[in-house]
Amino acid sequence: MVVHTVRPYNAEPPLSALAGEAITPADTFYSRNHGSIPDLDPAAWRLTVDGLVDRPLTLSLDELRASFPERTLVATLQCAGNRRAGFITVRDIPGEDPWGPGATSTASWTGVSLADVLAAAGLRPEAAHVAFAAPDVSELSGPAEPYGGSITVAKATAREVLLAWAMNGRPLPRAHGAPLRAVVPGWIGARSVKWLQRVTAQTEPSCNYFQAVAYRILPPEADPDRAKPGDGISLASVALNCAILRPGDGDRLHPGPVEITGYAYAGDDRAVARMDVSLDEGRTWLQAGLDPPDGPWAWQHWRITVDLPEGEAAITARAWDTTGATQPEYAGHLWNPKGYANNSWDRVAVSCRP
Ligand SMILES: Nc1nc2c(c(=O)[nH]1)N[C@H]1C(S)=C(S)[C@@H](COP(=O)(O)O)O[C@H]1N2
Ligand SMILES: [Mo]
Repeated sequence: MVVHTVRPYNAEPPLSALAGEAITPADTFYSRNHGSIPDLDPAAWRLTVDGLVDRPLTLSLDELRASFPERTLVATLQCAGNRRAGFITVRDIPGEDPWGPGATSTASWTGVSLADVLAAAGLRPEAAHVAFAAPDVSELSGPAEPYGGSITVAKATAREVLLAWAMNGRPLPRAHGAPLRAVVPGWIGARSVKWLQRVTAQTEPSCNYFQAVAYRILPPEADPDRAKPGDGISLASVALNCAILRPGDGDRLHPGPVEITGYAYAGDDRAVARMDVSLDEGRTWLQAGLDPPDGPWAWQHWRITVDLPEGEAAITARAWDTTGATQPEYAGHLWNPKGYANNSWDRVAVSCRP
């Protein structure tokens, strides 16, 4: 793993490790933490469902598993800081990790639909947001605060949002949220709260630092250290994005046929419709083949074999989605003080020598 920080533990897999497989093994899946990883006793752990509900619930893991139908789906998680490194080359972003495109991984998740749990609790019509609370305390919030966030009721009652206890058919590893985490497919990874302890229905979004202050797009000249709750644009669904996974930037290759592969991913209710690769900085484009996705919430790998002549080559990639939208060309157009949601064209440079 490429480790950005040890405490808290933040690491992304090498891109070549993401290239091979549609499902990322748990020990290869990126880790994004804002505090230390809690060690919860699964026997003592309880989930509380409260707020604007008619019947507040307190459930053990066994009760949760026994009370609701089990669901498994494949979902990609993508951190809002994915590809921040591409912003930092435009303009520095002090205090934030320089994530490459590896802050994106895909697993199969097993749990219950949050929608079923909220229905059993009797979600009231005035509820507009569902907040998630976890016990891991972060120092990043100024005054230390446990991690949390929220999603809209529309998303929370969509069947794909899971409370998951298993990842790739095995018990959820501690680092990825055991005993239970939220999995919010199609939304930024920050909303898939790990070590989940409390689900609260409320009229307003969570006032947790990581919902109200962080994970928001501030104007380019704003000072992120002075951001107040509600400043900037709150992030929810993931922007259309892609990455070149092989060859790697700076690789030395032999001239001749080379397979270029990567991932493309469109959040929420959009899907990847086409994948373009350019060998001339975007003047002309070839279409890559898209692997079939593992369901509507998974990334798609893509591949194309091109003939690279001797010399330097620049490979550029961009995706299109089912709404006809494509990615912006230049990271500078998207640069923001916290470095979120870089979905500009991806580029790698390689040199071909016999
Ligand atoms: N409790 C808790 N949940 C959390 C976080 C955290 O620090 N604490 N990080 C969030 C962020 S920003 C991301 S991108 C995903 C990463 O999940 P992973 O570490 O399993 O890849 O978890 C989210 N859930
Ligand atoms: Mo994230």
